[in-house]
Amino acid sequence: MLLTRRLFVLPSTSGLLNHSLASESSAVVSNQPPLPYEHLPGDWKKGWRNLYHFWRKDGFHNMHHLMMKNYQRFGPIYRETLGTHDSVFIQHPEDAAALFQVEGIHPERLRIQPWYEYRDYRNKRYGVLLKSGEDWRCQRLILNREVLSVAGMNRFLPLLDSVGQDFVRRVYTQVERSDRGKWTADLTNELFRFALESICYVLYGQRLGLLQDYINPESQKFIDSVTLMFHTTSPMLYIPPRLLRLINSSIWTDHVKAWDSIFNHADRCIQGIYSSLRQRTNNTYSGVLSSLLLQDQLPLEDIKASITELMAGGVDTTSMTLQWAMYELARAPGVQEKLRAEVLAARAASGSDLTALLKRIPLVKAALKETLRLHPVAITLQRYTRRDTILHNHMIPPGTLVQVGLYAMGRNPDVFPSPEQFSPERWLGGGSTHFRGLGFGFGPRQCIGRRIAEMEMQLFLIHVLENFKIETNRMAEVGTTFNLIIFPSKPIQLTLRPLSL
Ligand code: HCD
Repeated sequence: MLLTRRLFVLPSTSGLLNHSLASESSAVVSNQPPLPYEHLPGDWKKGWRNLYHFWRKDGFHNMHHLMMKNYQRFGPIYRETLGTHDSVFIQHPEDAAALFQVEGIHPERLRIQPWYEYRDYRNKRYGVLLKSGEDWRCQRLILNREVLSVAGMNRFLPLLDSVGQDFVRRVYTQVERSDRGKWTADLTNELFRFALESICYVLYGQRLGLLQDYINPESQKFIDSVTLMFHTTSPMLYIPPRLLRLINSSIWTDHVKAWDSIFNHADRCIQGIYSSLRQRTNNTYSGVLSSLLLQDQLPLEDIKASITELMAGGVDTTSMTLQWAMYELARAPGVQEKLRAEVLAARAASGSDLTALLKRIPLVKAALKETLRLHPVAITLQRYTRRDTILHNHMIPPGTLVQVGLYAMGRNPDVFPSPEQFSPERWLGGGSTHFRGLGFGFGPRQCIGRRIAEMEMQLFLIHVLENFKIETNRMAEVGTTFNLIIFPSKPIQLTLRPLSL
């Protein structure tokens, strides 16, 4: 962690860096006329050579570390070309704020080419994740009402709560089996199952039963396929998938296999709901899919595409974040106890009223923000500028791909004092949090699963903290590997010890 501090001590003799080192507020206001685009620091003239070096340094798994080195070399704004991608990288909250001001009404992220290629290859529709323009906006607004609005949220709170309770029950069973009064394990797969169970309950209104001993092999295959899909995507960020397809590379064929089983399993779940819809008798809420089908506002194939994206997007993302959260809570002295005290008080005051309960746990929410600061799922946020923009006193032309280095921002001591410390309180202390908590992105193109993820993770932590003490080996520091999203570089061993023993 000491390293992070050193990374940002920049040599004041470097002429290139002087203008960009000015105080943070100059990110938006400056008396100087902005510098032209061509003056941006960075290695942007050597795209293919960069790609080669990147590959030699195992850059595919170290994107986030290389990015931090680049910030150290070039300062808070630089331009980089890797293969065919030409982007400007920023990391100050004020610059991020300026970028989101010019994203327009149809904001777009960087295109993950292999995801489009697969759908074209198999003749499948794009869901909201991959759509753009008006088509994206209309469908996104309809889906927002289901999964992002307060009304939508209240409908699935009790569902997520019961999955959290089942996880606790499962842990008690494992503790009993272990005969040692505690359960020590790499929880990766358990959390994958928890996350898939949660998202499927919300989408389909039905339980898959993944927190029991017998698991449907189809579901386990789905879980493994999502991970394989992420792993095979990262090399294709820079090597055109067309090329890999042409030479029949295993990266492409594995990628296709992974998506095939993702779509097959999702199709089966969707089909089950679709055919049972006519037999429905009562008016209780039975999930996002039924609700969309009954509204009949979107074409069936589009509903399927977006539901499949939500289902696949809901597995590795929340489970990894929860694993990091427990890892940090086990290591940071005293933090877990404070959170537990808050949870117990909130429970005593709200009983089974979940909405009231979630209003009384600011520290638990801050702990999740703090987890995403140190371990963001996405290493960058990306947008194309829609008009002339000044970023860090440089003129950026419309249509430029700008990436906010989220991982680097989270570990930058100018933005977060003592960044190596896991301190949820930094989010509540009255310091500026302006454009600092960007774990789910910002604006109309922010993460569509945000509310589901937040509720799912908050309820999970509540249940775990109420029942167990979380422990880990403090000495075993775990690094991070980039596989499209950020994964732990080695398995994390966690111990859950019942509080009542
Ligand atoms: C990966 O340089 C690194 O919620 C690239 C830039 C980039 C673009 C889009 C990001 C992606 C990164 C990480 C994974 C994200 C994705 C957008 C949605 C996706 C953040 C940062 C994710 C995990 C949902 C995936 C859904 C899918 C399984 C259908």
